[in-house]
Amino acid sequence: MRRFPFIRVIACAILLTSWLSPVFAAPPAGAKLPIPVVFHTDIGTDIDDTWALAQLLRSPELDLKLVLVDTNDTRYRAKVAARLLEIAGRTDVPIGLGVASPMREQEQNQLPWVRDYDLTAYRGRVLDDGVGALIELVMNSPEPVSVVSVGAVPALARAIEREPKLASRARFVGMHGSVDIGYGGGPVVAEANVKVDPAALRAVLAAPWQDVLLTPLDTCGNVDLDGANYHAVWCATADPLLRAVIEGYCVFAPRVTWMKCDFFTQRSTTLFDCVAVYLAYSEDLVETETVRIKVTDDGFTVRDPAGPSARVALRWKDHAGFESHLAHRLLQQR
Ligand SMILES: [Ca+2]
Repeated sequence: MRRFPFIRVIACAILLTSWLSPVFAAPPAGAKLPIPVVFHTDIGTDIDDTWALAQLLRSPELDLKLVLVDTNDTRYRAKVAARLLEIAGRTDVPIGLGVASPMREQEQNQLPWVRDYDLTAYRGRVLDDGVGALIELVMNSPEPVSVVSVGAVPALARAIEREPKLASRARFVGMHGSVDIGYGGGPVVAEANVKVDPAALRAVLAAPWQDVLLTPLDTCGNVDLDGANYHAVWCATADPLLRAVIEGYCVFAPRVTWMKCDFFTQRSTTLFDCVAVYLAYSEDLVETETVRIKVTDDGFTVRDPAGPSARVALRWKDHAGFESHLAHRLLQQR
C-alpha cells in the first residue's frame, strides 16, 4: 500500500512534465524567438496609439518589454497605457516616463477614460526615469531590442546622449515624416511626430542603429479600418481589450479638435501608428527604399545625400491586405 503514494508522485511528475514541456521546451531549430520591443508613444493624444498598443499586445512575434510615454503630460499618458495593459492582463510590462512638458486638459483626448484611474495602483512598475529604464533594458538585453516609436522623440534623443552605445544595440522602427506624400495623399508636410521636436529626431536618425525603418505618411497616412474590418472589431464586445480600444475611441471622438470625428460607429480614424508596429515584425506588404534624409528645423523630412540613411516604406504592395491583416490580428484570427 505504501508504494501507491510514490507511484502517484511519479505519475503526477510525468503528467506535469507533459503539461509544462510546451512552455519550457527549447524552441524548435530555426524557430524565431519573439523580438524584445519598447513601445515609445505619445498615447492619449491621437487614438491610433491605443489601437497600435492593442495590436502590439496581440502580435506573437513581439515581446513587449517597456512602454515609454513621451512628451507633454507623461503621467496622463502613462495612465492610458496602464489601464490598457491592466485590461490586457499585462501588468508585467513596466511603464517609463519620458520627457514631460505642460499639456492642457482639453488636449488630453482620452482624459474621461482615465480621470479616476490611480496610477499608483498599477500593479506593474511605473518608472519616473523612463530614459534610464530604456538604457538599462537595451544595454542588458541579450537580443537586440526594437524601439517602435510612434511619437515625437525627445526621450530617445536624451537616451542616446546619455548612453551613446544604445543605438548600436537596437533597431529603430518609427512612424515619422512625409517623404513624397503628405496627409490625405496631399503634398509633403511637416509631419506631427517630427514637427514637435525636429532636433530630437535629427539626433535619433543620425545615431548608429542596427537598422532604421520608417513608415512616413507615404504609407501610414492612408490606413484605417472600415466596412467589415471595422464592424468586426466594433462588435467584439466580449473581448475586453478591443472593447477598451472602442471605449477609448468613443471618448476621444467628441474631444478631438483637429477633425470632426462623427464617423466613429462606421470606421476608425487613420491608424498611422499601426503600420510601425507591423514593420517591427514584417515588411511583406510594403515596398521599402533606402533614403538619405535630412530633418529640417521646421519639421520636414527631405531627401539629402548628406543625411543619414534610413530604410523607408514608401509604397504599399498590398494596402487592402494590410487593413485586413490588422483587423484579423486585433481579433486574434488567422
Ligand atoms: Ca502617436
